[in-house]
Amino acid sequence: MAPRKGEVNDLTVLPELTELGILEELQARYRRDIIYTNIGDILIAVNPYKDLSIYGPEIGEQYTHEEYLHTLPPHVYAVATRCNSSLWNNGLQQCILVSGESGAGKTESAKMLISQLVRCSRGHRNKGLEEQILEVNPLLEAFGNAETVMNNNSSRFGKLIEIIFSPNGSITGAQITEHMLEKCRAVGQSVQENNFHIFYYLLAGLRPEELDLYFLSNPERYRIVDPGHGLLVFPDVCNFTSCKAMLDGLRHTLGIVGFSTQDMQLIFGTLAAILHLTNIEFVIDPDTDSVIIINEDEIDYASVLLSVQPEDMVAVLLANISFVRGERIVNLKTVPQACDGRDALSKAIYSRLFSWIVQQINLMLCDRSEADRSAITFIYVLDMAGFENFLVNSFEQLCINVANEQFQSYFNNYVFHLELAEYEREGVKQPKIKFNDNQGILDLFLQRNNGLFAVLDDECCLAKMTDMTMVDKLNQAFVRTEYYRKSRHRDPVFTIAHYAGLVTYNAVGFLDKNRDTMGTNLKSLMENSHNKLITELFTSQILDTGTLHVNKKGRGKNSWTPPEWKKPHRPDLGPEETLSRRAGRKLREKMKSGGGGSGDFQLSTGANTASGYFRNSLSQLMVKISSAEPHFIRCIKPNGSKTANSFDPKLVLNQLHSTGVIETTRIRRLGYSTRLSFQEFLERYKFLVFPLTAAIQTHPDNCKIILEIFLKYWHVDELSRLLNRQYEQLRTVQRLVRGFLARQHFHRLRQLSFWCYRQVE
Ligand code: AD9
Ligand code: MG
Repeated sequence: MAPRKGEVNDLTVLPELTELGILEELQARYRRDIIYTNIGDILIAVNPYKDLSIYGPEIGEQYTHEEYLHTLPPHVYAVATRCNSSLWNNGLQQCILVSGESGAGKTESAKMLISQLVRCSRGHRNKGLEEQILEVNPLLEAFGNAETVMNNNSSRFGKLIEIIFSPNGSITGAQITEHMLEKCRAVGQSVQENNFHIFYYLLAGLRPEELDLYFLSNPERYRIVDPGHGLLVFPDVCNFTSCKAMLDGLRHTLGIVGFSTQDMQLIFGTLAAILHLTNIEFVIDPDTDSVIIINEDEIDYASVLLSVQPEDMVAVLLANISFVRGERIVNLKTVPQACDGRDALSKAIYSRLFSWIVQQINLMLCDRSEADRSAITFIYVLDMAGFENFLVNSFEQLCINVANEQFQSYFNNYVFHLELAEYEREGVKQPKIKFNDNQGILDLFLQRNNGLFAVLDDECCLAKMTDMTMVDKLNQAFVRTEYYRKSRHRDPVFTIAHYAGLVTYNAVGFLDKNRDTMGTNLKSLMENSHNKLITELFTSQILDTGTLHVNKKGRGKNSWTPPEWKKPHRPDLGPEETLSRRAGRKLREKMKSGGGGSGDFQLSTGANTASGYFRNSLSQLMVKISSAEPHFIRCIKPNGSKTANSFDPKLVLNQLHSTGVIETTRIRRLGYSTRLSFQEFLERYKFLVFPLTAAIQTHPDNCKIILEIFLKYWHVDELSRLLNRQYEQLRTVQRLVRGFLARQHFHRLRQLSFWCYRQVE
C-alpha cells in the first residue's frame, strides 16, 4: 500500500518522483500544518505564516540527540543538531545556508537554528553569552529590516553569523558579518513600502522631552516615513502603539549590548539628524538663478545634531569646492545634484551607523584576541535577502538577485556537480540527472572585464554617460546571450532571465547608485564634527567589501558624552536673507575670484563603486562558506498574500522548479548521499557483529564482515526488492521491520551498504 498523502517525511521515498507528486505531498502536509519535509539531507521549510506549537525549549530538547533524530519528524532543529554533530564528528567547519524568496522564512529559520545550536552546545554553558547571541536579533532587525511588498519584516541586508566553539564544545562567542545593506532605503522607498523599522519606533516611542531634544515632532512631517504626505503607515509588524513598545525593547537590547544611556542618545540623535537632513528641500531662487534651501530649520537641526556649523553644511550642500594646484575651485550644484549630495550624506551616515552597531555587537559577543582563533571551530549560518521581483526593480534588486544566483550556483555545485564528479572518480554508474545550471548567468554579471557589472563600472568613470547610454552598452554587449533581453523601445530598461524567473530592471539611477560617492566636502565636514560618534563613523576605514572597520579601541567600554544640542542662534542676516542665500552669494563671489566649473560631481573609478564593494563582499562570503561543510534549508513561500492556510500550487511549483527541488530529490534518491570512512563505519556499526568492547582494526575486511552478516541477517536484498518493485507493500514491510529497525535507519544503511561494498570491492 502506498503511503498516505502528507505522510512522507522524506521526498526521496515517494513512490513516484514527479513534479505533481512532490507538489501534492507538500500541499497535503501543509494542510496538516506539517511544514518541514526532508529531501535526504536537505530540508524543505514551507512558511506557515502562523504560530505553530512546534518550537520552544522542550521540543528543542527532544531534537538535541542526533541518534534519535530519525524517529522524529523533520525539523529545522534537526538540521542544527546534525550540523553540531558533524562539527565534532568530522572536525570540519560547518555552514548552514538558508535560501528562498523574499518572505519564504529564512530569517525566522536562522533564528531557530541559532537557538538550537545554543541548546546543543556542550560543556560549560555560558548563559549570559548565549542569551546575548539570541537577543541581538531585534536590534539588527530594527536597523536592518523594513516592510516591503513581499515581506512585512524583510531583511534589507545579508548576515553571516559565526558561532564560535571552544575545543570542549562550549560556545565562546559569535560574530556577525553584515553584507550589502540596502542603504538607499534610508532616503526613500517605493509606494506601499516602508523605511527601516527604527525610524517608526523612534517617532512613535520617544518621550516628549526626547522629541524636543532631537527637534522632532509629528511623524507625518518626515519625508522618508511619509513620502506622500498623508501616506504614513506604521509597519504591519508594529502599529503606532507597538512601535512604542518596540523602542522600549530596543533600549533594553542596546543596554545588553553595552550601550549606555549617553550612547543611545548619540545613536538616536544621529537617526534624528537623518530625518531632518532628508527633509531638506532645494529650489532655484528666481532672483539669483541659483539653488537655495526652502526649509532652513532642518539645516539648523541636522547641523546641531551632527555637531557641525550650519553655514558649513549649507555651503557643502550647495557647491563642490576643491583645490587644484593651490587654487580653490567652486562648482555650484544644480537642484538634482544638491538632492543627490543630501541623499548621499544621509545614506552614508545610516550605513556607517549600522555597521558600527554591528561591530559593537561583535565586540560584546566575542571579546577575545585573534590569537586563539586556531584552537576553535565555527558554525556559520547564512541568512541573505531573498530573491526579489517587484513592479519596479532597481540596482538593489539586481545585487540581491545576483547574490541569490551565486548561492543557487553553490547549491548546484555541491548537490549536482561535485556529487556526479565523485561518482565518476569512484567509477560508479552516474544517475541521469538534468539540472538548471546557472553558471552562464553568473558569468554574464561577474566576469571581470566584460561582465555586466564591469560595463556599469566603466560607464561610471565617464563623465558624459547617462543611464540610457549605459543600457545601450549593455544591449550591445549582451543581447545575444540567452539570459539578457533588451527592451523593445529605447528606454533604460532590460530584462534578465534569472534562475527564479524573468526580472525587468529599470536602470534609472543605476550610475549614481553605483558611483556611491558623497563627495569629499561632505565627508570632511563629518570628519571635523564635534560629535564623537560622527567622527568615529567618518574616520574609520571602509573595507573593500564596503563595511566599516571601526577602531576597536574607539569607544571601548567608556561611553561618549553627547554634545549639548541647542538650536543655534542665527547669525545676523539682512532682510530677505537666509542662510542659503547668503552662502550662495559668498560662493558665487568665490567663483568669480577663484574660477568655476561645470558643476559635475567628482567621478569615482572602478574599485570604489557600489558594484565593486558588492562583488568583493560576495566573493569574501563565498570564500568563508566554501571552507565549510554545507547544510541546506530551502524555504518556500506558500502564497503571495502573506497569509496562513493558503497554498498557491502555481507559486510553489515555480519555486520547486527554479531551485531544482525535483532534480535534487532525484539525485538524493538515486545517489549515495551518505559516505563514511571505514573508521566511521566501524565505529558506528561494529556493535551489529562484534562485541561492544572489542578493539576492531580499521580495515576494509572488517567492514565487509559487518555488511555481509548484516545483509544476511536482515535480508536486505529481499527487502530492497520489495521496496523498489512492490511499493504498495511497504507498509507491511515496515511493520515487519519496525520491531528491529526504523525505516529511515534501514534506508540509510541500505545506501551505506552499497557504498561500502563498492569500496571494499
Ligand atoms: V526576506 O528575504 O528577508 O524579505 P525571509 O527572511 O525569507 O524574507 P522571514 O523569515 O522574514 O522571511 O519570514 C517572513 C514572515 O513569515 C515572518 O515575519 C513571519 O511572520 C512568517 N514566518 C516565517 N517563518 C515562520 C515560522 N516558522 N513560523 C511562523 C513564520 N511564521
Ligand atoms: Mg529575512
